[in-house]
Amino acid sequence: MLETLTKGFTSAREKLSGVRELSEENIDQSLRDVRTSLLEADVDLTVARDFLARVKERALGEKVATRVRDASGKMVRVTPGQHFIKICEEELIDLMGPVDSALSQAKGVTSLMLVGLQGVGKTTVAAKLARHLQKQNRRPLLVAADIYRPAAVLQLQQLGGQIDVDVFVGDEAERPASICARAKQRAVAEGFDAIIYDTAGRLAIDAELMEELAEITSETSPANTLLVCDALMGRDAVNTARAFGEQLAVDGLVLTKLDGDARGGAALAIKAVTGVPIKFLGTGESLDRLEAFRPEGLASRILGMGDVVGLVKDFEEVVDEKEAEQDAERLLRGKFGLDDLLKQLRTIQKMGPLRDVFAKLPMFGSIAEQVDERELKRVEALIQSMTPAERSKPDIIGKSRMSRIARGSGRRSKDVRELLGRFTQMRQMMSQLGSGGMLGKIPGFGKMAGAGGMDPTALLAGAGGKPGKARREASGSRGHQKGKRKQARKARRKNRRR
Ligand SMILES: Nc1nc2c(ncn2[C@@H]2O[C@H](COP(=O)(O)OP(=O)(O)OP(=O)(O)O)[C@@H](O)[C@H]2O)c(=O)[nH]1
Ligand SMILES: [Mg+2]
Repeated sequence: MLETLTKGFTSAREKLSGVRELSEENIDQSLRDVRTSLLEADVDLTVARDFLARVKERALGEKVATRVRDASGKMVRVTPGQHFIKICEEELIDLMGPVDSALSQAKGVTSLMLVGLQGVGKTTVAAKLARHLQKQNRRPLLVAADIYRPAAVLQLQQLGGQIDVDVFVGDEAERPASICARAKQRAVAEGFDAIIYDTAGRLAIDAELMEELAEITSETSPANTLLVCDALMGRDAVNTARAFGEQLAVDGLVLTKLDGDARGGAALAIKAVTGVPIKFLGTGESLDRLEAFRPEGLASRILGMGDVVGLVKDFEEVVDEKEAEQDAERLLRGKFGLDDLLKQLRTIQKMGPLRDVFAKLPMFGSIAEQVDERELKRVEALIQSMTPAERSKPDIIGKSRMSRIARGSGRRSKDVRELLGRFTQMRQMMSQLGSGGMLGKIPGFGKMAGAGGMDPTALLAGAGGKPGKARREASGSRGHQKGKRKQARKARRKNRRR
């Protein structure tokens, strides 16, 4: 997802690391990489040219403040490279935003019509949006207005069945506009507060399709008309959006299949060219892979800086807050075991493909590529062949237990040993995340941290076999330095003895 764009900005950032000030020469050099990646990502040419010109003008013209206050009020140094990236970030956000992904309502009912070319993902988006509304405690009705493709009605019924949403189906040979009008009547009569019309797609925009959509519009006056485009279309998505926009009042776009596209040029340019904002992103086939579009999040991801806000939102979707609090409490009491690890791994898996999760984390962006989904399954199998006692107290696992666990899961003792080693390592990693404030943002953990006014990292102290060490490492740099000083003293004493 978006790798092509990220590549250019990352190499621009690398070129500027260490330069003392921004000059026309080094800006041009960096922008050359950005230009290449914009073009490779299939960004509209005019949009790319304007973007580069604006960034250059600002980078040359703005006086760089070398010291600024950060969010916590501390003075920090800003390098010319960081300033350059900040300009890029602001310009990217400007290009894609502003966006209000809230859906319009009329008389308390959210009605929306999905339109677009064949196969772009309209029917999938219809079901995803129904799910999205359901999560907001709305009661949606899906309407099968595609009467042309033989399996279209069945497809919507199946998707509706998955999420327990009613699907309105017309009579044989009934016209789409009539189906939609009757569905609207039923929605009103039966107290549905959202209605989603899934229309037919065509290979190309033709007069017949436009007429049909106009007819549905005049029969039902949907509060939202959303055009669905597919990221794989690249620059063609922009042309399609322009053409639809000329004939239909389009309120917003849904850009699908972003997961299958490394380029992402459409995401960047579509608003600038057509004036229509992207409202949602589709990032996978399953029905929970829909994101409300946040230009800040996408800009940050494009720049290779991750999207922590988006990640926290994902967490909120899949984490049961109460359960998370209980977990945190167990952590506090030092009872974090492999069972908890297993649960956490499953939670992470619920958030979608691992590489997407990692792509939203700054620093981890580049390892997202290397994440191996199968590894998770292997870890699951290993933990599953442990006894409850072993899971809660991994310290008791000696040689013979190791080989039994290995046999049970079809792996080798070495794998068990590695897992246990990594488990210890993971606890350390979590403590580092905690000291960066990440854990505080995750539901459950934040509360714990607030309750006793304590550092969330302290939760991790004593979680394993060596509480003292864990506490030192968890409490951040000060404790760490203390530890180092102690080590140095020890070494000096040892030297003296020699
Ligand atoms: N990877 C990925 N696949 C998607 C996404 N959205 C939809 N698809 C897939 O794209 C294919 C077409 O999706 P549909 O929802 O049937 O598209 P449509 O626009 O309704 O198609 P027509 O009704 O034939 O015009 C299906 O196989 C979907 O699973 C997405 O965000 N990511
Ligand atoms: Mg369809």
